[in-house]
Amino acid sequence: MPDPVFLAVDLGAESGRVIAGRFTPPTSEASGEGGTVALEEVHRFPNGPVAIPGPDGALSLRWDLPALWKEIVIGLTKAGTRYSGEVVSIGVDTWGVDYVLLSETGEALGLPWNYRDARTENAFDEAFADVPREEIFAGTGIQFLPFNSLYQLRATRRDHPELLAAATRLVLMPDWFHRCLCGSEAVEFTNATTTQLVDPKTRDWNRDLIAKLDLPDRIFGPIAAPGTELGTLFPSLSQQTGLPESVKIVAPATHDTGSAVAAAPTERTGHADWAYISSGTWSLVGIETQGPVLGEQALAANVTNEGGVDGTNRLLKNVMGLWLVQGVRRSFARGGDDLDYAELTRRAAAAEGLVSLIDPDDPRFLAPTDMAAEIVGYCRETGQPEPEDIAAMVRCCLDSLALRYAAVLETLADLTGERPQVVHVMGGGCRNGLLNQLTANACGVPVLAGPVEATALGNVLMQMRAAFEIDSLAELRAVVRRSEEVTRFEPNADDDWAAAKTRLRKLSDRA
Ligand code: ADP
Ligand code: LRH
Repeated sequence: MPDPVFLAVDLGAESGRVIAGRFTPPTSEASGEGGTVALEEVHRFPNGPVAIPGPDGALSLRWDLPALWKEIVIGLTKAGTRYSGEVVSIGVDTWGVDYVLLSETGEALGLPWNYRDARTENAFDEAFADVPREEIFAGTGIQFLPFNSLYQLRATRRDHPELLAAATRLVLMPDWFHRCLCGSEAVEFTNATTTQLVDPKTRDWNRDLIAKLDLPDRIFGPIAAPGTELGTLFPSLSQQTGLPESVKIVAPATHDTGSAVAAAPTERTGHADWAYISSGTWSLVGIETQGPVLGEQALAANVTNEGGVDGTNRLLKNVMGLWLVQGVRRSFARGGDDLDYAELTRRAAAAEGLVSLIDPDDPRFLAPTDMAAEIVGYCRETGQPEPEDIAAMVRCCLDSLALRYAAVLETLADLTGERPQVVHVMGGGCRNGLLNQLTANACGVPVLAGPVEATALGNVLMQMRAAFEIDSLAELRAVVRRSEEVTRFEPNADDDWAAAKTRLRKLSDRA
């Protein structure tokens, strides 16, 4: 009997993938050896928003649900051919905050907005007029990002009341694909917390806040814990993909960050002396705590408390991440200079370091029309040399990200009194060796890079856990350590780094 296979559908903002995880269970009780998971990429495809004109011609950024679904089916069909009867279950994870409104008959009410759409530009002022900032934080523990579902829903209420009036249910992006796979309309817990509408104490919708924001209570349906079996693959899809009819649909931690952090190869589960950076389009920089960190200082630091598996809490901040490099790459590609990430990193490594710095989290970098021009403008306005080529530009982004990571870890240490001894960098961004070294230098502690596909691995692990007797998060992470290599980067900083930290602080204070 071959070892069982679990399929992770992992949608990132830059690329989507279907990844198979084959679980080799412990050889025998007596041997004391635990199981391992081997990942195999089945299908990968590009992802990104589509700008669609409204009736007035104004562009609105949306996710292309049919195109994403088509790619998922291609991936599942490849898996059907490759693994056939060995597949036990499928789970979907995606980025947070974006949602689909469902009609009474379970149809999608339009294409979901992409979180970078400009509709939430005045989001805070409009929401705080009804519920003070302090009250929202106390009732959710979530950081204030203008694109949280809360503000997106308020924008829908303002611009498209007809959609909210017709909606009977709200599901988040991964829930929508689970609904396509098996008909479930459940909202999975970890991603639900990113809406900024879930109470961190009850771990359920904050219905009082929902009422004060004048959002329709009925659309917030039951929340399912990660690991919940949602249903069985529709027979129509079994026929289409060649996967067996017995395949279950199991919710992983459907928030990609939740899945990635579940797959951190740490031995220190239950302690807050290690940090993680889930590194992709965004860099999620934080620590794992056993409960939410609320209160005035947390509010002032604008930290977030996202729900994780087994009651864990992710205390973190969003850093703009490799979105900056993605944007620079696009800017230069328009001029005919299209370089891959490995080449961009090589060139940046050869460029002089710590020359010009940006505050990565300046809102001007959230959705600029031309990232390279935006960075040049920022450097000019702050009296720094303008990066003159792609190497200097990428180096500026990477130096600035590393310094920002260090600043965030300082903020978290001030809040909790815990200083991380090591930083685990996971996700596609951990393939950037230069950034790993700069991060170790800026943070002053070793960086352990890997796994690259942490999100897909975390997704597979939660499915595996539903099928096998694996008790704890610590045990799941032991499976990761047995299955994946990590690369260590030792800190190696000189005086310039201390000066650069001060320069970045001044730039951030200026915002
Ligand atoms: P997401 O899930 O948000 O789509 P990923 O976790 O796939 O993002 O990470 C993608 C990012 O990883 C890219 O934007 C790029 O910056 C970085 N990356 C991927 N491959 C490499 C590489 N070979 N060298 C350096 N960086 C890389
Ligand atoms: C990372 C992520 C992050 C959210 C953002 C919208 O992919 O899920 O945690 O803040 O996307």
